[in-house]
Amino acid sequence: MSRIVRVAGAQLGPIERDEPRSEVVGRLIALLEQAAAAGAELVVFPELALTTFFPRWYFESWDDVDQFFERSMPSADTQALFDEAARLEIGFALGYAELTNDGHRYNTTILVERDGSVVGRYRKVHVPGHEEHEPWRPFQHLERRYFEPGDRFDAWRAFGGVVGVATCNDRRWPETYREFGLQGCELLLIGYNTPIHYAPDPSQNRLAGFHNALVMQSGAYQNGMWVVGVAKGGVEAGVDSLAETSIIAPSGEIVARATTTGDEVIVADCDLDLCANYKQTLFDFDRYRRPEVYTRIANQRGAIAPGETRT
Ligand code: CDT
Repeated sequence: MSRIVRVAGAQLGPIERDEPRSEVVGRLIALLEQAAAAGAELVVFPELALTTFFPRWYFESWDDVDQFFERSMPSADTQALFDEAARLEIGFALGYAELTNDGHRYNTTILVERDGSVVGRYRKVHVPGHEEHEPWRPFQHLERRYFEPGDRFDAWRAFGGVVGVATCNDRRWPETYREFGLQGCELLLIGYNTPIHYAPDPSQNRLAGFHNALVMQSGAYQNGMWVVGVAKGGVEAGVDSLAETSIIAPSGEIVARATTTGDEVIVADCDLDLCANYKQTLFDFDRYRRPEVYTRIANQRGAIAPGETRT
């Protein structure tokens, strides 16, 4: 039986701070319908797809922060998206800010199957940026103030294969892909919001697109998996963010890529059986990996140079 999953990346252009959730959900539904009309079975939306990228602002009051969070999923505003997806028998991954009943805040993505059932929720593990207001920056990146980190990478059986979800900064860390690779993951879905200006080292600005492609293509190839990277791009509240939504094959090749910085659907037929070409040859983990030699990977956080000690 063929295991070709037609996957759509639903890139979003900017969402301004005062754009109501209902209007954003209308945009998501339009993209979903476009993806379904193209025959897609799964549509991937970006990180924090329901609001503007609010960590760019410092808020004194948690009440101001919490307006960007969802207390349930589906929520009253997003129910229409869930209903339309179920009607069209198309699954989706949707990034949003999650506020739990016991007061925890996460940068979360929910994965929903074609029949409307919830496959799972992923909470971003690598939370970038800073905790305190840093007025020297042209804009803030306060994810570390507003989100706690998630604590697990779980792959799920869904869409006829093994599927994982990661979020934005996670894609820069090889550990992310390997954690999923070690679960036999065949399709990794990654939403992102990536400001092109990187205040701690602006020399990296011109390389934003290169680094985005570099990490996702390497992760795909080195783990024999499809990677779908989906942006919220364009100039949002005056901040230019990378677009370049891409679908990457287990060979590491980009097979579909957005050509705009706005709302746009890209589609590719992802043959999950292609993963075996890499997983069973060059990257046959069981045969070639040497976990007994990789002792530092799971036990040490920062680098320790020869001659240095850490207490
Ligand atoms: N959303 C997110 O994780 N963005 C980061 C920006 C760089 S860190 C300030 C990223 O890795 O794309």
